[in-house]
Amino acid sequence: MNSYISTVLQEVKRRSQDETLFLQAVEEVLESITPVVEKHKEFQDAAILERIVEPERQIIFRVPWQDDKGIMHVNRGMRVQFNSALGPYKGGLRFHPSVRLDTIKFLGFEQIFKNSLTGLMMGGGKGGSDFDPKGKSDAEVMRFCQSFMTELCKHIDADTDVPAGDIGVGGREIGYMFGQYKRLRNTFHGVLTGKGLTYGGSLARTEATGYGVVYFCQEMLKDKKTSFEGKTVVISGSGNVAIYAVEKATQLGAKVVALSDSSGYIYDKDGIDLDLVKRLKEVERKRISEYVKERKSAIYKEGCKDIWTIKCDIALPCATQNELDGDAAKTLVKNGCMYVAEGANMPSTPEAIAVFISSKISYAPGKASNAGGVATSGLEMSQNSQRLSWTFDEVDNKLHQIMINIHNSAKNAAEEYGTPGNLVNGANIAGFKKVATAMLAHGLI
Ligand code: NDP
Ligand code: 2IT
Repeated sequence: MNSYISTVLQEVKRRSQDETLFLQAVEEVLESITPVVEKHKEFQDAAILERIVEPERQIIFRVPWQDDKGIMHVNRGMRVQFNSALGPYKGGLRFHPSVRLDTIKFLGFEQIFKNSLTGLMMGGGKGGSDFDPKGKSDAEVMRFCQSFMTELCKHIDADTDVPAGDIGVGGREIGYMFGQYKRLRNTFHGVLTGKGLTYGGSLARTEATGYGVVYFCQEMLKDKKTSFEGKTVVISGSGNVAIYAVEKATQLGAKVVALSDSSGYIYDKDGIDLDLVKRLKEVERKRISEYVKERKSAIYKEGCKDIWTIKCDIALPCATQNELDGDAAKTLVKNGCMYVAEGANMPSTPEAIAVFISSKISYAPGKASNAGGVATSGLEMSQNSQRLSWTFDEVDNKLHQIMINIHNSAKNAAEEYGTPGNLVNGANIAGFKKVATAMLAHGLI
């Protein structure tokens, strides 16, 4: 490894030794950008790497709330404002009991390069809480969201930092948080994205991440002179990203045969019944195991990891980080899987990525292939600034073009820097160069 990069990496490890997810994300990016750093001595002279691995600001706060029985609870809220070189901090909020500062730092770090790849003016940030929305009433979720926003509203603004959804944060939570922000600040502006359509949300934002992954994968397939038509697809998760990945892949002629949640997975040999999944997950907020009660062609298995043992042409991991390990990657490849495009953030472990790269299958890292969500958030911000709403097709066409552009940027950068076909290197290099160039222009800040 280049000595400048290894010095920076050692320092990050010393400072953040317990932050294993953050270190995993940093290590991958730093390794990938070695040839850029060697070519551009000015980045080292300006300490770009030392700065890019350190968040500009981290805000950690208490979130007290009361449940329906009157019992008081305290959760921890966080927002990491990582890098504003390209625009206001932008990135989702995650509500999940596993959330630690480490989680939010890894997601915020990835977001810097993802947002850069979209070509829109957005810096990188992320936030969230260890609050668990599962099993809570709407009133409990509302009280939590109001308490969370009571503190967060002091640190965000439409031109400063614009949060959105992520795991455990969808339209309902964004609505409650928007309402509380508006009430406390007496300002109606696009401070959050993923808003409802009646109060400034964008058409196609709900679909955007899932559609975007499939648009990206379509470009990978085109490179191999093929398409989704007739392919068998396995998709993990059954949340927002997974559902709309199923929708678009099915529209393009593929058969999606599996979905999961953290408890287990379903296999439906006849292809997933999307209307049923939408009702169970979006309306009734039930577990994916309920699917087999209403669908005779499907089976349910406990344990989500074994979803990767299902034979498929295309795998789209759309659940969570490190859900696909080295053994799962080997099984996928052995069973003939030729394409992996990540809808989740960092779902493949470093060992899994090494398997995909060495076996020369087409592999797209999340920061490239799941960028459609944040890109469409960027389009929502544009519409809010103009006080206009675009049609579904206008937004969808722009999203599609952005995904094609990201694919081309990653592919071209991989070629230019000597690792053709390696979209991990390509995405990291293309994302990094733009941020580093902007940071250089801004001086030592
Ligand atoms: P949702 O909350 O809508 O769905 C999350 C899904 O992942 C659920 O099926 C959930 O199952 C599963 N899941 C969550 N945690 C775990 C876990 N620890 N182990 C196994 N399964 C788990 O979230 P999204 O669909 O929005 O997000 C999914 C992924 O996509 C995340 O990595 C997110 O960061 C990423 N992403 C999301 C974007 C967006 O616009 N929403 C944009 C870009 C990336 P269960 O119900 O059992 O918890
Ligand atoms: O990981 C992600 O890119 C998101 N959760 C979406 C962020 C956003 O601001 O739309």
